[in-house]
Amino acid sequence: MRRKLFVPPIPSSEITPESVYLNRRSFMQAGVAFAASGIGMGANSAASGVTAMEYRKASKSSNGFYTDEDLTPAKDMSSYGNFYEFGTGKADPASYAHEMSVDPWTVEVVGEVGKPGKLHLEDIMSGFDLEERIYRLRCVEAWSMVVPWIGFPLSDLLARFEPTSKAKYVEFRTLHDPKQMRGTRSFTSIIDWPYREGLRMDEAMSPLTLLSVGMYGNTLPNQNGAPIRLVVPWKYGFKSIKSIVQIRLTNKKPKTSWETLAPREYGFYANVNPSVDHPRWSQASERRLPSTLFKPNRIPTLPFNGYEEQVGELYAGMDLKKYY
Ligand SMILES: Nc1nc2c(c(=O)[nH]1)N[C@H]1C(S)=C(S)[C@@H](COP(=O)(O)O)O[C@H]1N2
Ligand SMILES: [Mo]
Repeated sequence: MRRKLFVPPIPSSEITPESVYLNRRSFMQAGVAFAASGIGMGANSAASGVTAMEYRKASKSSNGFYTDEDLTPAKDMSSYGNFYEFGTGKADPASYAHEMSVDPWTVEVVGEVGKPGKLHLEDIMSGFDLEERIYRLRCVEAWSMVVPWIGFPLSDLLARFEPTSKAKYVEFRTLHDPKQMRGTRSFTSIIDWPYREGLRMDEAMSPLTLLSVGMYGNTLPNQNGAPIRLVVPWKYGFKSIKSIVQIRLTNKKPKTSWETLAPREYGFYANVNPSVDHPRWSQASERRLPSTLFKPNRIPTLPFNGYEEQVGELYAGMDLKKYY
């Protein structure tokens, strides 16, 4: 069952550090109550006098957490996507992801951390300050969307487990259960399951890097990576791994699914880059969904998917043609 999720009605970019703490605390307390009672964000934002629309209008900011571009309608977002565990067709995730059970769910955090451990879904939902972020998502296949995610910075979660000085990379793994994931039972399946992704530690700690538990005001639909997935908006979509069960901090660069499968086509970094083409197609532009034959809605692709100001520094001095 999808649940309404509580998000604070004031964008974090618009409030001072002290008010962030106070507001978030009281919002979170309210949020837990709302989640438990099943009353959604609508009621809550009415109570605080700010509607979701006003919130979005007020949130033009250059910190990268918001954009005024048109949102991709929720139905387009959740009916077209990639989640190979359920098949390789764009509609397969929406058709079959309901066969995955997402509650109870645990995420274990292991490797180079002072305090390895597990978080249950309830700990995650009630233990982190949820916020809404409107991000562009750009698939390596040259389609893109604008999505209002709900989540919290990955750095908030990592801090709880106390990364050691040897933690140089973070590896993520998706649930792998062939009973629930028909795409992993198929003989034609090309990926060595579980689906794996990774980030360099500084990328993981970027304020833009989000662990998402919801979108469009609700918990995540299964096909979009319920109950918890990564969102790295300046990288091609395949880095934004879904339905995470394990996070491992390591001192070695992790072997990720797509890089392992086709290293010349999909790099570890996978930063959105209009000037480095995929060997089989151009990355200079993208189809912004919804996109049809008659209205393809093709727009130019921006370096780092438009987030260069926020993350360009992480790659200073790196040859982006070599480290694609
Ligand atoms: N576990 C897992 N995560 C995944 C994928 C996948 O096949 N399996 N596909 C990736 C790709 S290629 C994209 S573009 C995004 C799509 O996310 P969305 O369907 O929520 O838009 O999920 C990414 N995360
Ligand atoms: Mo993708």
